[in-house]
Amino acid sequence: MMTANSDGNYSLAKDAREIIARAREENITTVWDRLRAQEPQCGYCSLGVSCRNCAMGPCRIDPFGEGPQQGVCGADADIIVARNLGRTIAAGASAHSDHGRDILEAFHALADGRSCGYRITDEEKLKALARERGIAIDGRPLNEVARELAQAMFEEFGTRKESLDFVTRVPGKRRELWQKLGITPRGIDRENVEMLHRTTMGVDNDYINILLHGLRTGLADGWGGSMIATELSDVMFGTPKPLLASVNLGTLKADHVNIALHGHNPMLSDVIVQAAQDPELLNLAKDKGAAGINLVGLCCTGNELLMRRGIPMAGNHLMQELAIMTGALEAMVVDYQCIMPSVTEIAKCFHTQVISTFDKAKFPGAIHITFVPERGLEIGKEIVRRGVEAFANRNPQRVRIPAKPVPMMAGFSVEAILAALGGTPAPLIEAIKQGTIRGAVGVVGCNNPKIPQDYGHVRLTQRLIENDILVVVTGCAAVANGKAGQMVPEAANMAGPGLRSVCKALGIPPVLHMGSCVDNSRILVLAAALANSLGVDIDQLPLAGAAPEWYSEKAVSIGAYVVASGIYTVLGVQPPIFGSRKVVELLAGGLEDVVGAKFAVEANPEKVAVLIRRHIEAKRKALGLPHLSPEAIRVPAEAVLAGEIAA
Ligand code: SF4
Ligand code: MSK
Repeated sequence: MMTANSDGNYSLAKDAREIIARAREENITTVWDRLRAQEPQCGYCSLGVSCRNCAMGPCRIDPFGEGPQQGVCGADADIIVARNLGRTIAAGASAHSDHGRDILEAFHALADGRSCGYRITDEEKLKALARERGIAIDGRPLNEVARELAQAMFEEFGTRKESLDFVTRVPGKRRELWQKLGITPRGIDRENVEMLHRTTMGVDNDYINILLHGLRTGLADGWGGSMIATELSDVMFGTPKPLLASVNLGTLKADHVNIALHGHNPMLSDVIVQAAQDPELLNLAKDKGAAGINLVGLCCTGNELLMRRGIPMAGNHLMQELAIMTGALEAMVVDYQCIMPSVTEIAKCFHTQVISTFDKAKFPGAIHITFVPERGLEIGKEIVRRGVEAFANRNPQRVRIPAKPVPMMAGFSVEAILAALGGTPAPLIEAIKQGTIRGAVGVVGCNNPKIPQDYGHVRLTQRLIENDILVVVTGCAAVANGKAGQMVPEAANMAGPGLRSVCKALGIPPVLHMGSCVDNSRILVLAAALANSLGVDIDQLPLAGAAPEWYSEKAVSIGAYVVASGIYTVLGVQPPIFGSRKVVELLAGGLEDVVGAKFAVEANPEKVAVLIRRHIEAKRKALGLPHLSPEAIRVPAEAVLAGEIAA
């Protein structure tokens, strides 16, 4: 298998490799160097058996059974691993949900007439969300409906409820199952706080009980915080529709002011898009000698802008340092999440200004401009002005823009997918029934320098689509597939005959961009819609999930809610749980008997494709659909011959 961290093997992408070479030439330290400097990484932490939850510790369990098998308090490996995992889920769920709350506050400000630069863009979605909650809409002004909806959504965070409102979207059988297991998510903040409580010393010492609450905490993210973020972003900024844009560092323009928007929250970046069209700022850019202002995205803020505004995407997670090293970036505007602290250090080697914008996410070395929705557009203009003024400091001799941009289609919200299908999921269900499409897989998540950048995403996706499996992507996985040219309608030619025929008939790529990390909630909605149309539970569908290159705590929360929703999920990077045999056996085995789905861990995308294809065919068999036997699904000979997998 292609291994990480051998020289020249850091990334699949040409643009990344060229700038990494520059970093070598100029002695600039990157994420890959820092990983190497950390190796060997702590074995106890890698196995999840170290604990610092109280001042009697820190403690660690000897994985070889020769040293201590209990912490000072008496916690064994099972308790410690489960507690650590539970806290990781809570951190990830909190990140998504706090993002959701920020969007909700901006929406509330909009409803109150207190915001600047925002409007209700998708009235139909607003009304549909209101209707879903029994909020009257007839004859009422939209802002009044919006205010009532905002109040109802605030209730989702803290107030004690039996169940979150969006749970009504879940198939009945699954709701009953969650009820029986006691994992129906009640309040978003509540589940997170309860997880921190349970995992403090002397509370929940039953690893199964902790892990069940981990699922509940994840569900409060997927069907709560993330779903609120997605739905309200659609209301304010528009529900995505398919559009053609471009991706990679080639989206930077040598003769323009280049401003990168990085992070996750669209509420600032959306007004920056408006600000960058301001005639006064465009004139200022011309006065400074630039041909115009070029906005590009990074990570999920980039995905939000890409799918709604067609703003080009400079790259995914591991491109953030490299974007600065092109020497062509005037400003990197950051909101929060996935922004490496190293960017300010690297920016010192160039003329790039890093501008932080949220008071909860400050970066020493950055210029901080506090963003508030009440002054959104005004602040957006101030930020763009700084970027324009920095153009004068650019050294043209230092500009190195590698590669040409690659076209990429984005904007496949659930609404857009259903519209492409003629308004109902029926044609997709029919194609699955007939076997034209074998099933569907969500390939999601980050980059991680432990895996050659994009390799896990791209190779897995190739193997799935060539075997007639529709792939939906979000987050950095989406960007990886875009860079690889797999997200244009012409990429249908890379798919197997069944999927190819469907894509060609609809004019869509075989890999559909469904959005940012919080938009994994769209995948939940689509899965629920398919299950509801068929009258089955989600776990009966030929679906799977994969996070081939995950790094973030948020990805662990996503994994928890995807599995708890009934979807088999394969992780490409080993989570720190292998210090407890019982925890591993539960998550990768017994959980299937509990929620109808489980995790697997496999780094090699060739093997992941085999695991997923066998899973999908098994689900097809159980539904009485035409299916292949497990023996018929093997690692392709060329992958074995290429030495990418042990024979
Ligand atoms: Fe050690 Fe227990 Fe304290 Fe953890 S909670 S640090 S295992 S004493
Ligand atoms: S940006 S969470 S690195 S997908 Fe959403 Fe990418 Fe993972 Fe951040």
